[in-house]
This record gives sequence, structure tokens and C-alpha cells, in this order.
Amino acid sequence: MERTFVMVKPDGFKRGLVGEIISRFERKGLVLAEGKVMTVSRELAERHYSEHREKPFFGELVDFITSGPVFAMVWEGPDAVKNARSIIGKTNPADAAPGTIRGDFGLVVDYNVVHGSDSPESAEREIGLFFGNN
Ligand code: 3AN
Repeated sequence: MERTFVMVKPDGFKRGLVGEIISRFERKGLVLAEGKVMTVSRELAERHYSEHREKPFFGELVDFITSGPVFAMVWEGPDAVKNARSIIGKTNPADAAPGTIRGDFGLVVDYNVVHGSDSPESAEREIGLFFGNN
């Protein structure tokens, strides 16, 4: 059994997509282990996105993720990280297949609706950041 971290970003939250997104993970068979509405502090955002610190879009990424409420979740199941990413779709919604969350609800990479961990190691790191190490 594996865990992954998924977050409905401020654009998805504002658009009322939390229920739709939860439903897609449940239909796939993953199990919701944690979930909460929260506002991400700049400190948490900078730690969460530390791998992108040198990228030109880092400032905008931090501004965006701290701009309003998000819905943070932990999902469990076999291959949870890969299964969650296949439900979410490619980073750029323009490349994401229809039927994926980003393919169905996203338009541009800056506002791509949802985040999902990219490896089991990132998942544990991100779960620790957002939920503490429980
Ligand atoms: P993913 O969220 O699919 O794992 P990452 O980790 O490469 O993708 O990127 C983290 C976030 O940074 C993305 N969700 C997206 O919002 C933003 N991002 C990635 N690439 C770009 C880009 N070229 N321009 C603007 N924002 C980007």
C-alpha cells in the first residue's frame, strides 16, 4: 500500500471542483485518508516547491498557491502515486488527455487545478509538510 499527496489548488477550489475531484479518485478505488481546507503560508509554499526555486516561474507559483484556500488530501492504495498522476493528467492542461482532471478542467499551466506528488519519496515529504509526520 502506498500514499500520495494531492491538493486542489486555489483555482480548482474557487471553481467548486473539490467534490468532483474527490469523486474521481474514489471511483478509481483509491481511499481518502486525510483531507482539509487550508490556506498555504508563503513559508510552506516555498518549502513545498523548493525544487523549483531557481525556475523563472517560482515567484508566480508561490503567489498563486498562497492566493486562496486549497483542499489538501492524502490518498492511499496500490501504486497510489502513479494512479493519482494518471487521474490528474499532464502538467500542462494543453497536453493533458480528455478524461483527466487537467484535461477536462484546465486550460493553462499556471492554473492547472490540482497537484499530485511525483514519487513515493516526494509524497512522504509533502505529507509531512502538510499533515505532520503521522
Ligand atoms: P506537476 O505539478 O505536474 O508535478 P511540476 O512539479 O513540474 O508539475 O510543476 C509544479 C507546478 O509548477 C505545476 N503544477 C505548475 O503549476 C507550475 N509550472 C510547471 N511548469 C511551469 C511553467 N513552464 N510555467 C508556469 N508554471 C509552471
